[in-house]
Amino acid sequence: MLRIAIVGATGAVGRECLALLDGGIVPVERVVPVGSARSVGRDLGAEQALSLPLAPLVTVEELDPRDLDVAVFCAGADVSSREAERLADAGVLIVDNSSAFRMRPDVPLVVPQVNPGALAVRPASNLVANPNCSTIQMVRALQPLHELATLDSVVVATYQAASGGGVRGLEELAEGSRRILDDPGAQGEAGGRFGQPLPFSLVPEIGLQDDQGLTHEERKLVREPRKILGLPGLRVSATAVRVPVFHCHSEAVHVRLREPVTTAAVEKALAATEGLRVYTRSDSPSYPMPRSVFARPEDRALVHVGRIRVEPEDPRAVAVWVVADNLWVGAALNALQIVELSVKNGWLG
Ligand code: 11C
Repeated sequence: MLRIAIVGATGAVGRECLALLDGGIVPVERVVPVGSARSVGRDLGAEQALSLPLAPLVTVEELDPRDLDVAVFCAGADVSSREAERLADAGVLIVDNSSAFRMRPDVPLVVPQVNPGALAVRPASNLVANPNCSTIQMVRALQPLHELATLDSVVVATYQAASGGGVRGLEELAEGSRRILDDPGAQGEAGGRFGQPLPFSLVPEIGLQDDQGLTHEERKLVREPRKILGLPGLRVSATAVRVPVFHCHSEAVHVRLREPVTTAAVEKALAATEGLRVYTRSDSPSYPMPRSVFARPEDRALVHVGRIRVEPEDPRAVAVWVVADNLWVGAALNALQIVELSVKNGWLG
């Protein structure tokens, strides 16, 4: 039985962590919700109708490492950089959802279905990083293709939901959409959670651009799969786009393999992979869509892959369409599956 803290418990990912713990994903003795000073006094158990052994909400500075086995950080890179190592150094296992530690060599970057071996032993740093949401769903679909015919390179375009921008991102999309429906000529203002107005539009810039023109989100899509898949030379070219969808990221992933394949072989390899739902041309529709994936909890827990095809002129070129709930598969569920695997491996709790 674990004593677990959820740092950022009032945010979009933190709330999903509490809901998944309530569903019994790992056995808990005590759950400590952690929020900003502004949130102290909130009763998240009542707000979310949870039946967890929930402690009162505290701030991160108030957390006592002696009372904890594990802390899941979902409050952004600033909070993680400032507070996670204090707890890790005192013996608490940190599962960090932010980009703060992902590329550190002493910190495993883990998708339990893809590189479970990274958790075979407890990391000496006491830090485990959860990859970026758009990375997780992509590598879940890439790994079976790599096992089938060896990845050579990847080109991906993402279609990322507003929930990636947290509770504020969801509110901005809802309010901005209502304003435009009331006044179709209204132009939103630059700024806000997405940098540019998102409703009824597209924003092809997620995070700041570097001096080579890649955004922060695109850099994560390039670097993180290399570490997770153990392929330091893998070439990934990414364009990350924010779309006016509330939940679930979608990705058009174009893969070049070392060996020729058939569509049937690709479908078979994907269908044999735990946690993937495959849509073939005989399904109607033959592809997943964000709104239908979000509709059912059992679908929110899976990575959905459709539009599976091998280029007619090039049997080494495969294209797939991948949809997953960024708050579950891409964040809260992956983080708690890291905890679950650590318990199963016998070194936590
Ligand atoms: C988004 N991928 O959709 C981001 C959110 O590095 O974990 C998650 C940011 C991260 O905006």
